[in-house]
Amino acid sequence: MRWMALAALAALLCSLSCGSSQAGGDEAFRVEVEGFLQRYNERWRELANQASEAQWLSKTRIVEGDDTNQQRTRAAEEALAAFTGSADNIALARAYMKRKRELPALDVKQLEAVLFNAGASPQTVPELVKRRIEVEARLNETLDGYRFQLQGAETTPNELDAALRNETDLQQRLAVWEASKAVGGALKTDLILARGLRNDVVRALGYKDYFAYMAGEYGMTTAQLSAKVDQIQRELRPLFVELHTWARHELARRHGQPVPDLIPAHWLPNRWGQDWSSLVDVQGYDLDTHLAQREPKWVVEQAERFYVSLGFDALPASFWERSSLYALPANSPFKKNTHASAWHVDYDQDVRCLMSVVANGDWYETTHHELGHIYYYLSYSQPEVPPVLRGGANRAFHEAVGSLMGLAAMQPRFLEAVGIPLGDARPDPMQLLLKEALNYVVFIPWSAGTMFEFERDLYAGELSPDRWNQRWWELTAKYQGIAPPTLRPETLCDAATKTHIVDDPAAYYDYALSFVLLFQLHDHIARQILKQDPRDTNYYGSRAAGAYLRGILEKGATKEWRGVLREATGSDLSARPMLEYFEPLMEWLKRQNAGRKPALQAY
Ligand code: X8Z
Ligand code: ZN
Repeated sequence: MRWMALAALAALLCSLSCGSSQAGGDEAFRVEVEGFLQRYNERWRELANQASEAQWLSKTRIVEGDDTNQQRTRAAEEALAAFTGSADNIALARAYMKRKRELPALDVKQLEAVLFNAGASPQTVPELVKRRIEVEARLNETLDGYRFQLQGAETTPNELDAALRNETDLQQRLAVWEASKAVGGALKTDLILARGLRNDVVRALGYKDYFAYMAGEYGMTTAQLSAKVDQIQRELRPLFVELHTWARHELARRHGQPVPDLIPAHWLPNRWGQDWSSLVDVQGYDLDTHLAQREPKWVVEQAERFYVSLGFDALPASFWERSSLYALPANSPFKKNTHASAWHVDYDQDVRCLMSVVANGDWYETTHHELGHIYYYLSYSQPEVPPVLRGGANRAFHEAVGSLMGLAAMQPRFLEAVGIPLGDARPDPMQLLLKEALNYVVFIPWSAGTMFEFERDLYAGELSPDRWNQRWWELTAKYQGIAPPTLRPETLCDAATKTHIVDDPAAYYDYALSFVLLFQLHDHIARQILKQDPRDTNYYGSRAAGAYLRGILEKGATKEWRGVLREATGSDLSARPMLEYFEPLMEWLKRQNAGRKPALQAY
C-alpha cells in the first residue's frame, strides 16, 4: 500500500508543477485522484471491517479478567488508525483538495471524508493516537463490564429503568437512582485522560479541539452549531416550561410533597430525566400491557414488518444470526453492553444490532430506532456509493430515520392497523399528545442544553475536572429544571453515567437535531404523501412513504446534507413542524397551569 501512495504522491507533485498546463493534464489529474480513492476505499473498508469485528466482540462478550478483547480491539484500531491517519494519505488528500474545482463533486466528498477520518488518528502524533485508543478501550471495558448493585444485589440497567418507571416509594426510587449513578466515579480518571487525548490528537491536524472536529463533519464551526442548537432550544422553551410546570405539580401531588421549583432527579422516570413520557398513562393506550404478552423477538419482527410494509427488503438472514438482540440470562458467563446500537460491520450486507430487548413500550420504540440505522446501511450499500460515503446525509439524518419510524409506530391508528389492541375506549388525543411531548419536547433541553453545553465545556472549554459534577448540575438545573436529590461530590462523575459521554464523544447534539428533523420528515410524509393529520397517521403499507424515505437513504453521504433536506422537505432545518405538531397541547397546558408560577425562565 505504502509504495502505491508514494508513487501517487510523486505523480501528483509532477502534475501540480507541470501537468495542469498541458492538454489532457486535467484528465490525468482526475484519473489519478480516482485511482487514489479506489485504493483508499478498498483498504479502508477492509481495516474498518476488522476493527468493527473486534469492537463487536468487545461489546458483546465481556469476560471479567480476560483482556483478549481489549488487545484485539486495540490492535485492529491501531491498524485502522495507521492507515486513515497516514502522512501519505493526508498529504495526498490535502493536495488533491487544493484543486477540488477540477474534480467531480463525488470525489470532493470522498476526499473530505478521507481528511475527516485522518483527523482522529494523524500519524504525525502516533504516540498520542495509540494512547487515545488504549484509554478508550479501557473506558469501554469499565463501562460495559460494570456490575450495577442495588441494596447488596447485582442488578441491570433494564431493571433500574423499570423501577424508575414504576416504583412509587420515594426512598426506593432514591436507592435506584443512586445505584444507576455509581458507574460514573469508576470512569472519571480515564475520561479525564480521554478528553485530553481526544483534544491533542485532533489539534495535530489543525482543529481547535475535539468538539470543533466533530462539528466540522456537518460543515459547521462550533459557533455556527451553537447558534443552531440554541435556536432550537429557545423555540421549544415556552412549551417545555409549561411541561415542567405541569410535571412539578403532578409529581408533587402523586408523592404528597410540596411543589418544588426544580424536580428532584429521582422523581423522574428516566436515569437522566431525558424522557418523561411514562408519567402519563393514557386510558385505552396500554402498549406495555399488550407487549408484556409477546416475546422480545416479536418486537423486533414487528419493527421489521413495518419497514417491509413500506417496500424495504426483509432483513438479511445474517442479521438474525449475528446480532445480539436480547438481555443475557442472569447466569451468563459473560456480559454485554446494555445500550442499544446498530452496526454496519463490513460496510456492505453484514448489519447487526446490539440490544437487550424486553417486550415493553420503550424497547418497541428503540427497536424501530435501531432498524432505522440498519435500513439506512442497507439502502446505501450499493456500488454507486463508495464505502467512505456509506453514512447518513449527516449524523442527525442517521438518527432521525428510526426515531421517525418509532413515532409513527406508536400512533393509535398504526397500532390498530397492525393488530396491537388498544383497549375499549379511544385514547384521548390530548393525553396522547402530552405523552409524546414528555418524550420529544422534554428531550430538547437535555440534548440541546445540558449535553450540548457540557460537552462543549469539556472539550472546547477544557473544563477543570474538579468542576465536572458542579457544572453538570448547573446545566441540568438551568435547562431541564432538575436538581440532584443528594450531594454530588467530584469523586463521582454523573455525566459519565451517560454512555455517549464515554463512547460517542461530542456528538450528542445529533439527537437534538434528529428530533427536529424527524418532525420535518414526518410532517412531509403525513401531509404531502399520506394526506393525514400528522398527529394521527398510519404509515403501515405505504409504498409511497417508503419510496420517499428510500430516496433519502440510498444517497448515503454522497450529497451535501442541506441540499438533501431542502429537496426532501422544501425547507432548511427548522423546529416549526415540531412546534406545530404540539400547538394544541400548548393551549391545554396553559389551562392546566393557570395560576401556577413557572419555575424556569422562558428566555
Ligand atoms: O442512544 C440512542 C440510541 C442509539 S443510536 C438508542 N438514543 C439516544 C439515547 O438513548 O440517549 C436514541 C435517542 C436518544
Ligand atoms: Zn441511533
